[in-house]
Amino acid sequence: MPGHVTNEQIADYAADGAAYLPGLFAPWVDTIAKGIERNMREPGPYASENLKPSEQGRFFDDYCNWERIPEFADFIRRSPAAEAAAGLMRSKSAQVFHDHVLVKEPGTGKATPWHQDAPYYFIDGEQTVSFWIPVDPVEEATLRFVAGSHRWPKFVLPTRWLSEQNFYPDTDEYIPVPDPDAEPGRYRIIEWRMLPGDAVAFHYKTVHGARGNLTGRRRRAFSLRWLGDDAVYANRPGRTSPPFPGHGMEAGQRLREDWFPTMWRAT
Ligand SMILES: O=C(O)CCC(=O)C(=O)O
Repeated sequence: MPGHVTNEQIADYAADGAAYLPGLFAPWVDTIAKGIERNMREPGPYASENLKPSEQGRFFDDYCNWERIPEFADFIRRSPAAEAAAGLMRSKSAQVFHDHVLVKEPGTGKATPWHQDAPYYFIDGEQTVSFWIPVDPVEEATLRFVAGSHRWPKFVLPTRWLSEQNFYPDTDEYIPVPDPDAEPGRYRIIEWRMLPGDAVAFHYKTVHGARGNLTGRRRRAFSLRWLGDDAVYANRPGRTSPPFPGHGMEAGQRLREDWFPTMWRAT
């Protein structure tokens, strides 16, 4: 059985679609923080600023850069992340999907909208996990989850974070985006105050969001997405996010190893 996660964390992950992994990446905080700084200094083609001109602060995100950012490549290859991901997914392997940097500078009021990642991704399968790893202490601005939403029968409507437009045309296919803060008691929300190097692990179908960062401290986070044994390519009704142009994969295929390498395999 893969190491680095406890049976209790694996059970929480299966039941709630999210689990807290305190201290798992503490030795890697400086490496990740250097990678985030490099990513912000040298943004990639997908880098986004997620605020309207009238909004205060800065909410930067970028993804799919790990192969050109040595700190991220080192983390992905040598940290316990791949093995811990396999353990949580109850998978015999862990294949890297993509990295994602999300930075809310001090005084950024903008909330990260409630959403699932799965509808934006070209992935089918139940063995999926993302790690969200802050490199600053987070309290109010932590990531929040709707417990059990990874078992909902339909996807939640995917929307664009800045324009709030629908991502795909056929909105009837989806559950409307929930607003748990407007309906207290309807959903069970789970969230943790976190220290640098802690992680939360969550399923691609778990509904999640975050408040703004109204503190005087940065809120820098690194998300890393993994695929397990049953994950395959799926067609979506439009461009996915991330898009990975020219990937050449077809529905039902395993993701190509030259772009999405397996980083851990049970021996
Ligand atoms: O950092 C945030 O505010 C959102 C993170 C997120 O949605 C993710 O990592 O999937």
